[in-house]
Amino acid sequence: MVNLGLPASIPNRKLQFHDNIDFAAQPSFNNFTPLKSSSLKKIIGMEIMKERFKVKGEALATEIKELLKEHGNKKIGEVHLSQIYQGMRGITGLVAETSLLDAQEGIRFRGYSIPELQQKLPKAEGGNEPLPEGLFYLMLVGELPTDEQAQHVTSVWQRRSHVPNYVFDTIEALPVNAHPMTQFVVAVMALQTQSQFAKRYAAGMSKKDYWDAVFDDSMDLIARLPRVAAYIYRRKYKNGEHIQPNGLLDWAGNFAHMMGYEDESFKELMRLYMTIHADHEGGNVSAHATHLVGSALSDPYLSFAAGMNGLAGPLHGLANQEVIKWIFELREELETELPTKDQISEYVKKTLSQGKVVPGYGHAVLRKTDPRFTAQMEFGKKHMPDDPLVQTVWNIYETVPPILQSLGKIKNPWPNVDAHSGALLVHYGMVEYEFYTVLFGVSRALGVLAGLCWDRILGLPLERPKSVSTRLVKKWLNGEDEIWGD
Ligand code: NMX
Ligand code: MLT
Repeated sequence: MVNLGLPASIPNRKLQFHDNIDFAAQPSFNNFTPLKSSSLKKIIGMEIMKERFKVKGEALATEIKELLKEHGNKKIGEVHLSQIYQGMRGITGLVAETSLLDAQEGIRFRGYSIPELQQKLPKAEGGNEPLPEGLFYLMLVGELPTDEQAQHVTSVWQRRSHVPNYVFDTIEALPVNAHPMTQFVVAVMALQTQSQFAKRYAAGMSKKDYWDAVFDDSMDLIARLPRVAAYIYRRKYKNGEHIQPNGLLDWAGNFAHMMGYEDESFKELMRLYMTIHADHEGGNVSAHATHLVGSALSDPYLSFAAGMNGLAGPLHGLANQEVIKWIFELREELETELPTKDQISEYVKKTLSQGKVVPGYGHAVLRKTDPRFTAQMEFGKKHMPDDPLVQTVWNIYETVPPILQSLGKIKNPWPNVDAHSGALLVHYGMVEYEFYTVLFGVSRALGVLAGLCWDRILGLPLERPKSVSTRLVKKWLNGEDEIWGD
């Protein structure tokens, strides 16, 4: 363990962040270990990951060119008029290499299901859950990493995790009651001044180097996000008493530590949480927004901020806070910790009669229980089977689907990832549900930024679909205009 000579918890923010300390020149203060030969080996390991990605990416780019030369005119489907009015459901219009969603089976990351990832990805010492570092390697390179390769990612993210003081100052300029997602996005925008991509583009970077700068920005941003997110958490909910990073911990374990959670099983939860929320193919709002904005060659900071603004919507990532708020309100109204299934059923019907959605249920693509829900349920059964809130989530699972099904219009009555996550967090004392979407966002960075690296190495162009007006649609229906040309 590196001895910082500092207490683990530092109540005075000024002491930690405002001493005009040049962090780069003070490696031990920021828990950056001096470069020993083992560290050098790790850096070389990282270069190998980048090199590996380059080889894979360039090979696929060549393959795609050939594939399009031969098959580019093949039709892959039809578009119905209703689809352009209904959120483009079912229209395949994007390429995402990192993961693929099957409506029945759920997500697979580079072909691996969540239980397979739990089995095959490297773990922290003594742990059972996968390291998100390993998942990032898998999404980026397309191969399962060895333990050493996952450790390389950990060590490089540690080294790149320094957050400049002005970013904390920018957060501090916001009212403390600003929603954590607002604080998070503002912090990401403040970090944007660090973008290598923006600097190199301004200096006249060649197209063939875009991926290289996006890779570097993505690594820096992912490395810094836990620090930023933990800062927001401690600022808003723990009187600004911030906690130093622990340079010996893995990315998710250190995130748990900086938020103030030392329980080993909470760290395990964070590893699982950061793994299962990382990616959900390319069309979900946060991934699509990141990809879309990135297609204008906006740098990874700008692109990721766009994605996070989408994640902050209640039909997307904010649903995780809505779920727990909804359950807390249910418990308060009924004055019970463990509502019966009949009581839950009445409450669901009331919610629907008020014209509201039941948060955590339904999905735009999935048509079965989300395997991310199941993975969390398994975690709950292992670590907290008797927790009344967790049991309530399970009782809701038995109650809600038949009610939603009976309405006849909901395509998927089953729970999604957000139906479960909050109850696990509350078990460990993280009751501040407005923060939950930030956790989702830190995890989602892994998928969308690996995706952005792929976008640039494949040389994908500016995304710009055609739109039509209803006036034109009506003309077309009357045979007065041709609107579906190129
Ligand atoms: N509760 C009540 N009504 C629902 C629900 C639900 N959980 N899910 C869908 N519906 C309604 C939907 O609002 C629509 O109503 P209307 O025709 O009156 O506009 C109708 O059922 C048909 O919707 P679908 O085609 O089944 O769903 P769609 O693909 O449009 O929407 C969601 C998908 C996820 C937006 C929707 O299921 C929903 O609002 N769920 C609750 C919010 C939620 O849990 N979001 C998190 C998704 C996962 N994530 O992390 O992003
Ligand atoms: C996600 O993880 O992004 C959500 O399940 C939403 C989606 O896939 O559309």
